[in-house]
Amino acid sequence: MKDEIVSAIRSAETALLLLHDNPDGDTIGSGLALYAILSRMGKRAILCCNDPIPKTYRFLPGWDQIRKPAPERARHDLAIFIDCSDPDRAPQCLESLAPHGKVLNIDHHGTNTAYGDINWVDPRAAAVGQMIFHLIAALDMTPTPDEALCLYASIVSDTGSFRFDNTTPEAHEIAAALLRTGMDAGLVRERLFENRERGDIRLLALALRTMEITRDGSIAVMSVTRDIWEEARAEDQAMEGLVNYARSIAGVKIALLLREVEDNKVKVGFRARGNYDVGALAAQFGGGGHPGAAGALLEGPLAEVKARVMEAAGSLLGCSDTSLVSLWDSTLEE
Ligand SMILES: [Mn+2]
Repeated sequence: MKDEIVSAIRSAETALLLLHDNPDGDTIGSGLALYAILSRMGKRAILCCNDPIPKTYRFLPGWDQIRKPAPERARHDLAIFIDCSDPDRAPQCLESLAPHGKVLNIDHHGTNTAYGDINWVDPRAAAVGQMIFHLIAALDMTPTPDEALCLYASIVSDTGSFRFDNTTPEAHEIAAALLRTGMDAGLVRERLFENRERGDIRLLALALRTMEITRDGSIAVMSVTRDIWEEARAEDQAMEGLVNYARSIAGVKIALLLREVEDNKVKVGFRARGNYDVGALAAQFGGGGHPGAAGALLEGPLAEVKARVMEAAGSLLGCSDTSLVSLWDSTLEE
């Protein structure tokens, strides 16, 4: 599959690179590295994303080149989807693809719908950044320190700093190769983990206060209501990683983060530990993702959505009592 990608890239003169909505470190880092490579190969590339780039990632070289999709004449030889399990999660601008143009789908989600003319989907890759690293080698090139920085940021993001189950020996090997380019790993650490907004911390405090857990301790849930969101005065990026506080509690197998995005619309983030597939769980509600991390958008009031999701999570775990108790409830530890 990679050979097909290599020849498609080599023969293209123009390319449209598409990042997924609510862009994360993987789609941004992978997209920027590929963008830089295409530019070095003398091709004209455009990077598009529907949503703004979170502040956290506004240090990656080239981030300010990422633009909102705009109508264009049909001139692109390639449309390259990066880290998109589904094309609906990316800008809809295929009208700017030339009639002979091809869609390349480069992704690592097991739930990828193989929507491309060429599909390169590797669910074993910890991050798409890892795949781009191989692609660069297949193009007989070596990453510059700036490109390495982008790929390293993508791998650090998608492996949760080399902590998640997708952290394979290969992920470490590629990270080592990237570090050897002389890139600044300290910058990634500082910008990703030591650069939090005050609103992020306010949201964390308020969200932790909502933590609920089942009596058997296997499911933990956090809820960000619209009131909480307003009180926190936070930006969207503050949500990132929040669910991991629920996931990190001893004994928790499934962690959920519910966010009331508007009236009767609740975004649910799912995280699992062990061999529970929350990707399948999210799919039951029209969402998707990885076995260990997934998301879905549900309709209904928060309490009702919570009840529906809890029932499904409970049946996945074989947990008979899915009633929730506040983490602050004094009877919990008795
Ligand atoms: Mn990814």
